Amino acid sequence: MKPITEIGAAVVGTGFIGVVHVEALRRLGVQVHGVVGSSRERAASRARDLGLPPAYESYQAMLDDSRVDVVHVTSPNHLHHEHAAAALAAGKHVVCEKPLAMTSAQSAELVELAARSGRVHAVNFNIRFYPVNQHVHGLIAAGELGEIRLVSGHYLQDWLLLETDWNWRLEPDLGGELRAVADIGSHWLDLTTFLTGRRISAVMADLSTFIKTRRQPAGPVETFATDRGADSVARQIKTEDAATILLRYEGGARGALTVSQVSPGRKNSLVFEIDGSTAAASWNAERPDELWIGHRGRPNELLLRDPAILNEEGRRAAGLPGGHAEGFADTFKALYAAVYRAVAEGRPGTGYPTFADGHDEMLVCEAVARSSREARWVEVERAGVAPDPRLKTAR
Ligand code: SOE
Repeated sequence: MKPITEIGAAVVGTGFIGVVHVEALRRLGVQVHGVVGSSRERAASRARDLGLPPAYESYQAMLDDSRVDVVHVTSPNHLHHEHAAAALAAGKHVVCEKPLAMTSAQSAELVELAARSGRVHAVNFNIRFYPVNQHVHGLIAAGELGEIRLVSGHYLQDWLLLETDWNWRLEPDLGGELRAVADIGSHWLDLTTFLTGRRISAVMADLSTFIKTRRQPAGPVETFATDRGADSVARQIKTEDAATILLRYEGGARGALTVSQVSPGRKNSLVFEIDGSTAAASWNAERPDELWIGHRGRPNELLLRDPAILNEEGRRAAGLPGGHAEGFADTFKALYAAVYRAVAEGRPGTGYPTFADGHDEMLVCEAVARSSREARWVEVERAGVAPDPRLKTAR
């Protein structure tokens, strides 16, 4: 077993999420040997900002560095398949940002390559790792909510509200056919599947593109960036700003989800409510230490994250005592603590989202796109995908 402080990592992608990956790894004691950027200038600038060694000259130069055991892929979506496949071929473990790939054909190939490699493979569904969400997973698994019936909620942001807001995700060639659903809807869909232990079996989706013409600034624009140059060109947009989706989960539960990146005032508002036959649980990512628990016949409860009263799963993900708020960046540390336990053993482990979860998300997203195109319910096509032993549906 390799001590975590002797495990080396590299991060490809120097946007805001790449920085979150680097900082979370450093907090765990992992040796971050460098970053790879879309241009040498951006990579050099980010390496300096982060106090890292000079950035790698290329992706291949990073793969050739024998000190690097784990590659974190945070490049734009269209490069995920290429970067993850090359890292596995080079004998590296891989943590890949969501969505895992641009199509389910690509993600299926990555699942196969990862299985053959014997390496650890993870997808960055970090929202699972808020301690309160790990606690909810334990509550549901222990039957504390009863039989799960309804799953509702939303994931709303406003960073693409203006026609002058721009990001590579707007372009299908770089981000994929789906934008808001693949980028943030995937978090909500994965989270509710993880929490309930039930996969999504069918969807009825309605995608909307409200802003059909946007102004693309000259030069690259970072996610959530607000500073942009004066000169820009008009571009026709086809990817969705928002989606309203009805869901059917295996086992009979029903769901309803709203996804939007054009909701004024909602900065990163992921909300779920899970209604069971005996109790309910509700959570809001903008108040992550709080869990609302609903009852009939007794007072409802508001649990404030405190490791002393969380279950084992919740305690394992918590890094601070009660009252010391834990947030978005802390979930990356908790996720990587689980992933790097497996890396230290040198083989895939449990307790974190894998390429299989990323592939399942691609299948659900493709069903969403088809359902909206054809205006009908669409089953999630899982032909050839083995049941997942971690989920109830496998029983
Ligand atoms: C932009 O929508 C974004 O950075 C997503 O890409 C992340 O996955 C999400 O956690 C926050 O918002």
